[in-house]
Amino acid sequence: MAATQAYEPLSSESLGTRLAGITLLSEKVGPDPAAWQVREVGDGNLNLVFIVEGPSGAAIVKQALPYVRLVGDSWPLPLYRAFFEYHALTRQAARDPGSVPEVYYFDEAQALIVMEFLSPHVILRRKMIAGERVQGLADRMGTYCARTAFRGSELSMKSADKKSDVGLFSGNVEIPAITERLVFTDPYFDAEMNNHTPALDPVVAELRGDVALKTRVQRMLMKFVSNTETMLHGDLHTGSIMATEDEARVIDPEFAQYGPLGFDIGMLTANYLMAYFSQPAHRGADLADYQAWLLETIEGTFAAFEAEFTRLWHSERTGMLYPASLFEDQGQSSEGALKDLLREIWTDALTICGIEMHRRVLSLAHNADFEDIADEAARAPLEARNLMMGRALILGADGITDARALTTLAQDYNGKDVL
Ligand code: SR1
Ligand code: MG
Repeated sequence: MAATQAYEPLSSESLGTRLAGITLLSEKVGPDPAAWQVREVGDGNLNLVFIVEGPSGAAIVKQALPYVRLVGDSWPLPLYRAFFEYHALTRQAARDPGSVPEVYYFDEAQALIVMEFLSPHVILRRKMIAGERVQGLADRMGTYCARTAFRGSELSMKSADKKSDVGLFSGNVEIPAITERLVFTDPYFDAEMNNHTPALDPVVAELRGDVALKTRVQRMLMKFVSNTETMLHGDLHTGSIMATEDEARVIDPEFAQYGPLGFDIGMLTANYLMAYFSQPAHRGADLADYQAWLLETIEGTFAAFEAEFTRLWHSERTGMLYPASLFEDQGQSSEGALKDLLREIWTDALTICGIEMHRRVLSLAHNADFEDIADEAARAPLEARNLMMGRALILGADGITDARALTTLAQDYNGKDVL
């Protein structure tokens, strides 16, 4: 496809003809597009996603649409998000090799990325709803969050490179604006696109009437938009992870921007907690065991994050921040500085976690963990526990000492009748 050709959305029917000239795609799938089988499988909120299979193999073609797929063309959205996704994927691949799908080809005008087809991977959220475990998940995701956070910051990067990258990603305006609105703002008032399970009304009124809560959330929003500590994935929920029984890969970084070091791990933890709180509606006899695994996963993710971040602090602190010239070279330890920074990442992560727990129940774009519970009478009390724990995290992040205290809090809320 000529790079200058005007943007046009692909269809399963047109894809073979239109993409036949992409050498890397033909090499992966097979030279004759007439032999390709193409299926559109996008089940996310924004894009077209095609699986292209042929005699030699398979590939994914992801193409941005000029509007929010979930809502329709009444909500236009720039195609340039594919550009930021492509650049984020290349950076994540460098910072944590093997963590993301390999990119074969990018066409900016067509807003499309041709990339590795992950198989037999499935979306992690689906595995969690089905009660399936992923061996090594906590280590993998904690390590991913630590590597991308550390290596995308001026703890590691040269300042000129990092600042130039902040400049590049600051062009991603409308996509972070979705987060600013749907995650940080809409849940806390009666916004047009919101929806929630009606039985939650009393809890929702309590949250929206809580000025201290809204103040904390707005403070975190200010940090989110003005703090460029590192390059974030920006949308690291369990729908952005594909897993097998013993491997996990991270996809879909189109919400990438520079932001607080604790953002990604905080959002991920929220999605683990929502998997946890929704389990009573999905499991039978294995409920307690599976919920225990989810809490172990949360604790293990933070442990792996801290271990890897600490390792990188000692081995790759090559940026201008906390230089050895101020600490080790003076015969002084930087352990206290590391501990303080990890503490700030932790409290930011817990605050973001609480906010994400609210938005997936109150705003647009709910999670299947709860949405798949068709019986509202069963769903509402589980969502209510999740909402109230979210508030406890936002208001009480400073007082939660460690990951065990976090999972103990989750167990407490899991036993509460909130409604
Ligand atoms: C209108 S987009 C809604 C949500 O889908 C994406 O995956 C992000 O999570 C966004 O907030
Ligand atoms: Mg996505």
